[in-house]
Amino acid sequence: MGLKDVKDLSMDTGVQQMLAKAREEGIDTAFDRAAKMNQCGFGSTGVCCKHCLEGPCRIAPNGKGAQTGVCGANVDTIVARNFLTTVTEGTASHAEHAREVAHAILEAVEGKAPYAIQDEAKLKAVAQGLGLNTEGKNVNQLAKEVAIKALEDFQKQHGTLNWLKFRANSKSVENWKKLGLLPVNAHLEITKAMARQVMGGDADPTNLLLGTVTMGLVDGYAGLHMSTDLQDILFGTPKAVKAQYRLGVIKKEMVNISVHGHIPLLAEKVVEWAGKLKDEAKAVGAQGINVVGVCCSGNELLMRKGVPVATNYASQEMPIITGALEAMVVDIQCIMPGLQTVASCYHTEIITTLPYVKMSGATHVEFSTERADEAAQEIVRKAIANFKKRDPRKISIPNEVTEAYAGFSVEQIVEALKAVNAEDPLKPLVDAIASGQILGAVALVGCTNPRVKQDSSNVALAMELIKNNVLVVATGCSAHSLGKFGLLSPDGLQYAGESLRNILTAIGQANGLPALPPALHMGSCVDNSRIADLLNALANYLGVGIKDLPVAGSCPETHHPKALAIGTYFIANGVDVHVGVNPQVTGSELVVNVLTAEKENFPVTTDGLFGGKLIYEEDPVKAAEIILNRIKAKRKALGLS
Ligand code: BF8
Ligand code: SF4
Repeated sequence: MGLKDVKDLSMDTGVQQMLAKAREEGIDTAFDRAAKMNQCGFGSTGVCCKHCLEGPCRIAPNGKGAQTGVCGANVDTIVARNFLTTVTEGTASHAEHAREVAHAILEAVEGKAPYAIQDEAKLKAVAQGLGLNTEGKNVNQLAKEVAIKALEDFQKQHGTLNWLKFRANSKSVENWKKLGLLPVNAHLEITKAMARQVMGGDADPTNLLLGTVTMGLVDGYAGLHMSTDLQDILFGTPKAVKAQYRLGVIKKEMVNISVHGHIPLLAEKVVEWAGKLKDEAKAVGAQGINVVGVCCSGNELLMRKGVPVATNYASQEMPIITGALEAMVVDIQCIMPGLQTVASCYHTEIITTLPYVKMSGATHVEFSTERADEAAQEIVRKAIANFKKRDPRKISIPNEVTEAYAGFSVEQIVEALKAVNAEDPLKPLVDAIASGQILGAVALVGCTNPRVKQDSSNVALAMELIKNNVLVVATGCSAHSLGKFGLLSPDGLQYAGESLRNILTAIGQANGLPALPPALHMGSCVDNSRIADLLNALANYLGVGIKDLPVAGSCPETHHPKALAIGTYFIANGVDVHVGVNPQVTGSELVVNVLTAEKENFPVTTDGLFGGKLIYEEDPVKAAEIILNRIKAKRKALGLS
């Protein structure tokens, strides 16, 4: 099969340029690998089971051939079980992220790790939210108690998650309690989910799908919320910040280091030491050290420090192909094993840092919170040493950069709204929604996927929504897509409907800006918690449930199990969630109906149980139409026109 034109692989012209360069240099990238991969029809529809050695078993389509596995499991059981496996993987990733940060805080306050609490106001707010008495306690005492509360969410044997009690919407909690879905502790629930999906475990497809909802709650509270809250305490709550996007942020005359992965414990230290060691970079002939972000580590640094973002998931190999990247330092999640193969054609050093995330051929510099400074110094010095190893014939850096605003934490949004109404900051937003000036809000979240033309669905969907006066908030690699194409900048308002443009201009001007951008960047994937907090605040303000709000979530270019775990969390709260890539459940009519049918059309649906459903639509314009119709139906149910 011939290779696709690079213009059909990514909207980003810098990425196109690098893809062409890679092909000239004989290098395989994820986009070309995706085109060469024949997808298996059984796997694509979720009907292949390899949960035991009697299999693998696969169910033949259209009733022709085997209709059960050797053990007798039917297609519904197999598909539901596979879906639970995927959601469990996503949840485990986020829970591990949160636990690492909790542990880091504990070590920091005990003087064992070189970090200091940056945000005392957030610490106090979180402590109070967790029901701790804050009186007369110093910062370290209080932070220690918060970290212990966090670690309890991985240990307790009774009750439910501390973070769920703290952050969840009370109406949602009542519903989960009634359905018996409340998680006890993250590790217990992840283990239980593994135990129920093993051969001879849970065989009831609907019950298995309810199991995914409990996983979604673990993901939400012991993953997303806990990570965001603790990271804000440790590194500061984001405030509006201006920064740059695209491969042009890589600078020829600098030592370039890209940080890639998710947990900011490492990335923050790399930035710190890049600043401290710039004279050493000058000594090798560079002008300084330039740290650029990739994926969610990029988001974390962008949100808190305005560090520029080179690119998002599907094009993570491209910074290497510029020939000017001295090191790519990675921690965990969304790190393509193919990076090392690409790097071996250049002078770039791939540096892995976690003992359980290594890559053969890559350099490993062990990172632990205790030796965070030593590890970060070693990494930065390796990058400096690589500067002289560049091959000048291989250097070609795309020159485009796009300006964007980020840093829209809930705290920052409320602050901005206070400039309009100091006493009642949510009122202007609620009034605009009630009057129809803002039709609703959609969170554009998640990934890019080398199977989909990069950024195209994320951008097209956002454009459709803002044109229809829907406020867009964004996280993850989806936010990168919007950033690259100007939708995180006030200039993007030219694409917005008139009433949305007016309100965002008014709020922006009240804050001394020309306008707010049409899409507000709220952070990394764990920061989807911020979106949930905003929804909870709006629901409480209006005295309704989150399920009643005219809002939705969308992940147009899904690739990772984490995205499905996050989606499940939002569906559990009654928010519709769109995915633009096949979620691999279509082999079971029952599973498809439970997840995607409207409550009138099937006996048991997530729509009926929670008020939110899954929408699977690959065409972004059609997806926008479906989302808009659901938003309009929710407005109608609230008595809004
Ligand atoms: O946690 S958006 S591609 S980098 S999974 Fe991965 Fe998807 Fe990017 Fe961040 Ni989220
Ligand atoms: Fe086959 Fe059942 Fe084993 Fe799955 S669990 S591989 S369906 S025998």
